[in-house]
Amino acid sequence: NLITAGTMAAFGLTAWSGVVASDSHTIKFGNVISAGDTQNQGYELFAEQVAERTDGRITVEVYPDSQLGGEREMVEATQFGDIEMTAPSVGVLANFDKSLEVFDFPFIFEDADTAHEVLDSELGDEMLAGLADSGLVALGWGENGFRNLAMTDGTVRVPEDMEGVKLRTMQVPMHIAYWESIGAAPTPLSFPEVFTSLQQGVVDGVENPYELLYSARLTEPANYLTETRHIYDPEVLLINKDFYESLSDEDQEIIQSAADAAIDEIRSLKENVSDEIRAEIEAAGGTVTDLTEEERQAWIDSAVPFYAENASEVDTDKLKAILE
Ligand code: EAX
Repeated sequence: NLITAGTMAAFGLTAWSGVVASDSHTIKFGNVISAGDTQNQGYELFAEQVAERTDGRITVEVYPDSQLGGEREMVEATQFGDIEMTAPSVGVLANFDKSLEVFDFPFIFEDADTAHEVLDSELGDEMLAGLADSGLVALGWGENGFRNLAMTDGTVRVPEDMEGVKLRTMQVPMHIAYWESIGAAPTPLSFPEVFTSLQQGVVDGVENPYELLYSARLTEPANYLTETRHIYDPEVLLINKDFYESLSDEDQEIIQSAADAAIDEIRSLKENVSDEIRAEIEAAGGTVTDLTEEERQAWIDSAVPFYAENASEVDTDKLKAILE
């Protein structure tokens, strides 16, 4: 510290606002998404806007590619203030706030517009507010996208094809319950472990949106894809609560509005990226299977027993509100 309170007092500067030291912050923002993916384009925009609007007082350092660990680990690091921000898949947050599990039910959203409508409603805000109890402020709903299947061997068309298949899932209880309910063998692993597990045959397949499957090179070992769109996966932009609340109202507003801008950017980039990346996967030798209408219906029907079993496990009113 070049200037201490003692120095200031010596010069009669006790009332000085001290902009040099106390208002400067560095935000470490970790995520598992590949650098350059649409999410990280949004997070870079967030960093730029925060730097610009605070004249460089607040610096955001984005660490992509699981550099700071897996998603659950980074949520805990954000909780404890080891890092300031992260943006996990909503599913991972079920381990922190159970009420968020309603978003982990398969085939709940037909398309991204419908999902945005629900997430951006009062209901969506209310659900995010619950994370405050875990020491986290949620700045909004980012997006990973619709998750599809990628297998190391053989094409999947209908739920029966998943019988006995070792599928890597996230560490998300409702996802695991669904895959089990259709006879698959879900294997929860954190994201940084997935590539090697596919390569070594620990798992037979993985599910994620095309963009992440491709950028994380998971489509090299798992190059039989099926466009199941079984889960719409939002990612929540999280910031450590104590840190956030230590900021001035103005700085909080800057962070919130930069996060809003990042989310808009991510959602608009996501509109076309799935088709673009799908074409790249096919050009690289991957097989991508579309479902017929009947096959798609078979997937939706496959989730009915899961709903019957699990709807009472979650906040049923919220589940109903979403379905309506
Ligand atoms: O949130 O672990 C996963 O498969 C997630 O899709 C990924 O971490 C991004």
